[in-house]
Amino acid sequence: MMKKNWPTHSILILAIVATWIKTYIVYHTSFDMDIENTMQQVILFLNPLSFLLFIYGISLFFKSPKARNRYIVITSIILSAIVYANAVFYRFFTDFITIPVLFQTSNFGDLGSSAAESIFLTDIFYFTDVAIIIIALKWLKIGAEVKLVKPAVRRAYFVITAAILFLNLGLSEIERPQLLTRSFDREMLVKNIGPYNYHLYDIYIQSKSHAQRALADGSELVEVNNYVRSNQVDANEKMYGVAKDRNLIVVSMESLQSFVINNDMNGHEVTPFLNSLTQDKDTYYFSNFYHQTGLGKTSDSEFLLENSLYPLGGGAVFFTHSGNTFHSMAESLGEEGYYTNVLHPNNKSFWNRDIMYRALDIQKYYDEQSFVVNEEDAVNWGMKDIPFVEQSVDLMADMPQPFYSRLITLTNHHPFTLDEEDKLIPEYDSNSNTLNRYFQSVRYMDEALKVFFEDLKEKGLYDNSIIVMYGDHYGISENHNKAMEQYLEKEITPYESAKLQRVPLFVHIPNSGEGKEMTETSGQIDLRPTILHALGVETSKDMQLGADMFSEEHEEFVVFRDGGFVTDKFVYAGNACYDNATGLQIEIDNCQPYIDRATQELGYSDQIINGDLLRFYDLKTGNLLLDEAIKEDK
Ligand code: GP9
Ligand code: MN
Repeated sequence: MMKKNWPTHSILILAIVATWIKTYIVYHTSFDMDIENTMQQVILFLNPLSFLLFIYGISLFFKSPKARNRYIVITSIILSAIVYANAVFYRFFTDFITIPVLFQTSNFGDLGSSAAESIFLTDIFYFTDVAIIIIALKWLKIGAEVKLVKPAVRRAYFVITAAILFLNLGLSEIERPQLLTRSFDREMLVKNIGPYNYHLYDIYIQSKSHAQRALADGSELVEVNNYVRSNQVDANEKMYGVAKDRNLIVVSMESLQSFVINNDMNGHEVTPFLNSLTQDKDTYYFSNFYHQTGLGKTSDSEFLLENSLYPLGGGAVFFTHSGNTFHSMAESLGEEGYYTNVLHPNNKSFWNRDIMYRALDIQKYYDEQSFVVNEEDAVNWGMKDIPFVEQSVDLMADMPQPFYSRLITLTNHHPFTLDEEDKLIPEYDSNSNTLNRYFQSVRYMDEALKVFFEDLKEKGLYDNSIIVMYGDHYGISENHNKAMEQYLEKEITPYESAKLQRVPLFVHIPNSGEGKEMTETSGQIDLRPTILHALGVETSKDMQLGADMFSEEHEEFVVFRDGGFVTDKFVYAGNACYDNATGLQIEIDNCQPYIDRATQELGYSDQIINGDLLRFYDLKTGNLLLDEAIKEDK
């Protein structure tokens, strides 16, 4: 057909271009990805390229053109199969394949029967690039010298490949800072680094945790268990079972810090509804309660709540260890007959929730698909809190009771933008627009919580429930210290920064009448035993590192993920020890015993997670399954 002699590497170039363009078309035809701006569009277009240059480029190491071509064809088939598998998976689960999902066989239960129905003849399109390469090989006359490509040429080729990769990563970092260190969303990963790099990244993360798991020695659990048992405290007799058999409603209040509670901003009350709760006879308001999250932010707070273990120091445990055995609060309540669920109007793969919630035995995730999100009901990160709580209560009204429903709010999320009609107070007037908008956006969330309570009452769910609401993590980072100093009218030392990690906690028990402010120093790790005891559920066998905050014996010692801590007397922050009462720096010796304990406690938690040690623990009997551990070791 073509008589002309084509240059030696025509097939290589053709393969790269064909697979690249095909991948880009697949993005638009097979996956439903939100592209918000031109930069994202550019990244999307660019992202398959570096990997394709690399993988097809390996053919340059083959001497014979025949081997080179065979390698290119096989590679194109494998890559097409990967893209196709993701496309089919996406038709079912609106998500990309991740390794743990391949091992959760329950996924494929639904898949098997209807798989045939979701595979179409037109799917042959996914292999267009393979066809193009094969046809080209057959019809084009290509210079076919048997000789190795010059090392200098190869070097230049791979330098360009690396440069494109770095350009891609650089653009993604600008668009989505910390994407690779924190992972947060599979869709975002694919959008930014492309499907091929995403799978490599997934393999890397999963094999890292797999290796740690394989190296784990079940006997490590003996020491951890001793530590847990020796720090265990009894429940408060009066509080144990106060909310027995009631529904449990937990609200994660996005980015809410305690400094706004009972405070005003230029004469405007920021949280009128929550302020009223601090005085309410049915509410225990914890004013010295701290978040303990790391890079996994909201998901870390969920992890603390469900497991009473610390999240990890690097990455989000929701991503890295979703294949582990856990004994979550949802699991305990499920066994007590509760219908356990989470309501959150976001993409279900965000924070890997769809996968992790299965590991946590959460029976149902009402993600964005469960909500009607009209255009006027969305702002910033998506559905606004008010329609979200309204629709959530409607969903809850239809749930079997008792239920354990967890609501995760979203509007008060950085960058804290609102529609005009939702701005109930003016902005603040500092040099930080983030802080200026924060007050407004917190004020909106406060309104949403008020609506939530009203709706619960209206639907008859209120009286028979216990409502726990906590701030998930800080909203204002240390980058805004100048503006915060203006607002708080004091200098922000490391001591003050640590105290700013306080987030509000409300334990609201309708008609209980004994509510008051609780000044006990406590943290998110204490939520689970506190809540379970209030519901009259035993936790004495649980492998948990927190303690019931209502207990007389609860120790005032809150450890942060970075090794800092707060006790009733001391604050350890920025490698310095402070007097908790005065904020003055004191001798490090005062803090030393706690520094060691904080390290030890974080270490035990990490051991449990990295070694997946709960697989060797029988929650029913409290026995350590060391024989099984030994068997696995062999
Ligand atoms: C996302 C929401 C916010 O679903 O929970 O996450 P964050 O960025 O706060 O961790
Ligand atoms: Mn959050």
